[in-house]
Amino acid sequence: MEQLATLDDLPKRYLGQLEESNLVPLWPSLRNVLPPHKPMPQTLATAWYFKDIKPLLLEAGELTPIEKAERRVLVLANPGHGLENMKASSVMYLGMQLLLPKEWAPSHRHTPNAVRLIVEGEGAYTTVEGQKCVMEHGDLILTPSGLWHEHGHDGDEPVIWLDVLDLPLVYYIEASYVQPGELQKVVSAGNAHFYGAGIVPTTHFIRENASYPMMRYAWKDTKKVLHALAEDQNHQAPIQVAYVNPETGQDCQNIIGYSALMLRPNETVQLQPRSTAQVFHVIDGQLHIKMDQKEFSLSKADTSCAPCFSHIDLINTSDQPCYLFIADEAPLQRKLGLYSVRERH
Ligand code: GTQ
Repeated sequence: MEQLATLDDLPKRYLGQLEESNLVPLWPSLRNVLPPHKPMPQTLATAWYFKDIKPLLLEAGELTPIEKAERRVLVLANPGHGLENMKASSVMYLGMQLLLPKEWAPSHRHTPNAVRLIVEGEGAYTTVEGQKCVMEHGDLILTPSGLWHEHGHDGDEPVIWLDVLDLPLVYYIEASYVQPGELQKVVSAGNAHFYGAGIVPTTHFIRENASYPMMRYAWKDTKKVLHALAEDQNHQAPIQVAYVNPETGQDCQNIIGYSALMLRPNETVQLQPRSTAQVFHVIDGQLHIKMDQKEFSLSKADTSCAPCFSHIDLINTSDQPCYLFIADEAPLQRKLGLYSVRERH
């Protein structure tokens, strides 16, 4: 491709006149906004280690009362985007949230979609539109756009979870805001048991929220399915399941996609380069992850992020299974007609 002229190739007088009329020449910036062959992501391959996060998060528990935080969260920020911008990628926000026994994070609803993946501790719950979802290690709990949610804690140890939100995207399009609410009345314990059995109450078809029929995906159920796939001789690796809306079979949320992947003992999975950034969180086990030129060794509760079109190797370095929670931007990109997968070479 032709090297294009730069701003320095233009007379100062001309540049001044352009600026006065709010005009900008395209050609000095053309290769930045339309780089050849693939995007030039700001997202850097990054890892965040739980052993670094946990003591700082517990200290936040001492330094800042929940009433003064509303949500007590340390954000996993990608330095490629500038830490203050609180982005893991251009679309994804990651935070580690701490709730101490008896604390309450009050009800609110906001335009960004959120999910929680429970990392540590027992006794906490999230109530979503009156559905009380208990939080156990590895569970995925949805709090979709516009739905009331609050977090409570009846147990006796600190509970920590990973928040994933599409906040950077929703903020970028100037659509991000929150509304405070009242304490919710708990009306049910969720619908997950219907779907596992393949049945729903006959009154179920008149419900209000068809878009989000299921809020809690219990890890004990997901893990069982992963192991069943691993034992199925006809199933080719990778062993990966998508979190879907059980009524439609589509992605469980509109913007970010979620899946769980199991690596057998000592197994390596080579992922094809894809047009979306990806987040990998270790639910349990040991993971060595290679992303283009970078490598990280991760253990339980560690999290990493890969930019789009990376060549990623997921390597289980132990003789125990390794379980990963994966988030990507595929639902958004598919809706926009921007999603693609390439061959590895
Ligand atoms: O728990 O509702 O990490 O509203 C950021 C914003 C968590 C939450 C975050 C939020 C929440």
